[in-house]
Amino acid sequence: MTTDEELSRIATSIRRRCVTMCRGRGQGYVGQGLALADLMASLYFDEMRRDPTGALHDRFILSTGHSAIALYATLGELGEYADEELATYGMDASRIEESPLAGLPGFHITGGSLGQGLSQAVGFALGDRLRGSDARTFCLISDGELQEGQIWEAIMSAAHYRLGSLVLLIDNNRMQADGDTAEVMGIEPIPDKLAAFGFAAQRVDANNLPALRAALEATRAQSDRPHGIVCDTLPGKGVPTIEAYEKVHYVRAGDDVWAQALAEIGSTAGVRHASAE
Ligand SMILES: Cc1ncc(C[n+]2csc(CCOP(=O)(O)OP(=O)(O)O)c2C)c(N)n1
Ligand SMILES: [Mg+2]
Repeated sequence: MTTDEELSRIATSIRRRCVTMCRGRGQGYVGQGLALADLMASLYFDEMRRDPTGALHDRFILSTGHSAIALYATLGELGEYADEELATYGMDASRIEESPLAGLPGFHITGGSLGQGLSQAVGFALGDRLRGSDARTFCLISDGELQEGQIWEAIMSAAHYRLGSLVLLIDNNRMQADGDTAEVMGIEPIPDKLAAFGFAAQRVDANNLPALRAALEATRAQSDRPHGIVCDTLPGKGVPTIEAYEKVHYVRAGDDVWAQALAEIGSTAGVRHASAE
């Protein structure tokens, strides 16, 4: 088990990486990266299991392609991407695309076209069951993606196939490219809707590490119901300058802003984790 203190240190370091990545080109999905840092730290450094070789035993499927910055930063934390390469985020000829390509280390699918990842996660989970594997599949989608019909088809099929090994995580940051999610097309009450479809549903403050730990632990129980966690997040979490942005779906800013953001996060120099328990 990784302690809350250690997870907090890791999440802070993930935040630094997200800001540093955006600083290179002066732009990117920093709000999402900062918001998801606590969840990613909890998943990759505590909840998801690894094989004795160190390879991930459980799966993480990122449906929200543009939130890849959070996963790149987490994989950087694990030493799977060098800082020099992460600094090329979004640049011409870089592998570190703002939305990832399938086959890139750590990414199972291409996710730029929203709404598709949960269907693929259901497929992975069914495949693991057929193979007799006890691997669990964690799939991250966004609140905006809940407006897509395919997501609800996937939710229906996960419940039909009693995929207890599937954990759906919804980044409920209450925003999408066109404004507040509630104003564009309301999606609440999400837990009630998930429960009506046959999921075991929870809601958690996903910027609170002990609460996240409890919510993830609750999904471990043997169940013939898939799990859904509405992860309430704050865009820009941990960096007041970014939190204060009115429109934070995509941030373009001068170097002074990125320098200020790094100063607000503070130093976590020397943190690098080769593996996690
Ligand atoms: C199928 C599809 N439709 C539209 C888009 C354009 N698009 C990119 S990001 C985005 C906002 C989606 O909402 P959410 O993922 O909640 O955004 P965030 O919280 O990151 O602002 C949209 C509509 C897309 N990538 N894919
Ligand atoms: Mg959103």
